[in-house]
Amino acid sequence: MSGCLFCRIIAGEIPATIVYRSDDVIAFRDAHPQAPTHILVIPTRHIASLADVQASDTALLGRLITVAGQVAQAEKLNAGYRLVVNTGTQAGQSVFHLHVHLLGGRAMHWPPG
Ligand code: DGP
Repeated sequence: MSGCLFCRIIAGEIPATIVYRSDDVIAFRDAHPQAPTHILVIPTRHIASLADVQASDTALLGRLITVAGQVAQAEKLNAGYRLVVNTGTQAGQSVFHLHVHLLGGRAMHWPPG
């Protein structure tokens, strides 16, 4: 989708450190990391947020979580990691292209802020 930051990363128009790429999913390092390892896992098809997901996207959502786990393993996050999907402005979503945050490399607190 033109004007979408993450679609422009997928298209190679904006540089990013890509750690995983397939036809349906890519993963790249967050530009403003909140943990020693902070990677975004996103669908290559534009979906604005989890609130816009359809029943037909079930397999794609599974792929996002599966890839996040594979990337966590590749990043050697053996002590643990956290997946976060900010959905909507009140939850802090700032980029409206569905993404899973993969955070690791430090102790996480609960409840999150
Ligand atoms: P959220 O706030 O949940 O919508 O997360 C959006 C994330 O996107 C945030 O952690 C910062 C990251 N981000 C914003 N702009 C860029 C960019 O141009 N490149 C990369 N790699 N990450 C970005």
